Amino acid sequence: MLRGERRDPPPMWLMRQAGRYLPEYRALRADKGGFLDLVYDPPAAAEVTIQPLRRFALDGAILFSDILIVPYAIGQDLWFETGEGPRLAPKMGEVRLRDLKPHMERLDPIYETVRLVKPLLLPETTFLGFAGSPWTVATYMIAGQGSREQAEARQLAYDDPGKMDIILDLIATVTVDYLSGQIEAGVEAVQLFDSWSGSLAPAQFERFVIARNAWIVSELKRRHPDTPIIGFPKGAGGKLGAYARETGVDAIGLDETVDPVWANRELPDGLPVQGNLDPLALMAGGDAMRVAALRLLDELSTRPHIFNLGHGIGQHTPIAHIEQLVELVRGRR
Ligand code: 1CP
Repeated sequence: MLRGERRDPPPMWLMRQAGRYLPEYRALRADKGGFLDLVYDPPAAAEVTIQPLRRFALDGAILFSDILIVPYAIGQDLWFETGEGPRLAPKMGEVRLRDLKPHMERLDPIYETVRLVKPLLLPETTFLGFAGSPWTVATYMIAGQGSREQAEARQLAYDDPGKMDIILDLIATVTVDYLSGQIEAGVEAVQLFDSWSGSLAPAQFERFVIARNAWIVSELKRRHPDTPIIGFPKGAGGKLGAYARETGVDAIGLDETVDPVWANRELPDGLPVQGNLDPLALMAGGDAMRVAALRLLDELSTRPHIFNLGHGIGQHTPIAHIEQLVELVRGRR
């Protein structure tokens, strides 16, 4: 499918399919102590990876880890504040890169998770690895946490463009090694999450999003020519066409704000697209979800389509709605 053929019904998986909306996830996380304890316990992380597949007939499993493991390997401290989210220190605006001490061994347990998951999956289930794209990861490294409009990172890009380039290049280099490691351990496709690509001015989008993702794609293709790469430039809007043409990704993720009919016209013929049911339609369930899902299936019925959400599953999404969605998508012929 990621190689360009169409399937009816389309294959499906759901972003953030492993996570907080599942009681078995919350129980295991409480038992292990916290999110990072879970990620750094490969048998537990493997269990979390397959939890959604025990409940739902999904076609893809996504490795349970986080995009912020890369800054942690680069040498920032990483922790999660309960009820708030990730924290990274020191902030990149306040140190020189050479002051950080790299810990590449912090990536190793993630590869171990991949090796543990692999034999647990059915042969027809696609095992996806992932990483954050350089710009998105940089926004966290610079602000030290999630931020509104990524203001601190965008400011640094203007105040010290040389430093910004060095940060982005370093993340890109580590990301290629990290994704190669995941592939060598057993994932069959990888997704690049550029969750904050939507906050950039066009010239910066070109350099920070397109150029860096293109570099990662070409390096990965050199090492692993047969592994499909899904690019997900969330919020890219009108810049999606350029992203699709210039990065070399094998498939493109659409967020829920993108009109599939427009995307179908703008994107290169035959390029597989992934997406883009509004996670809030899934949360709402019922007719709202049915209508939206059927329309999406229809609108993308002429090109290779991987059914997914436009962004991650909301924490308060009822499990019954996911069951109904899977039945709806899989039952359609
Ligand atoms: O238990 C918890 O409280 C932790 C919640 C959680 C989970 C389940 C975090 C913290 N990360 C994850 C796993 C995760 N993160 C996965 C694998 C599981 C799956 O998809 O099923 C993936 C692919 C990610 C990717 C990720 N992490 C992104 C990109 C996708 C997106 O949502 O835009 C981003 C931006 C992050 C950073 C991050 N990690 C966690 C949180 C709460 C955040 C967002 C922080 C913020 O911006 O405030």
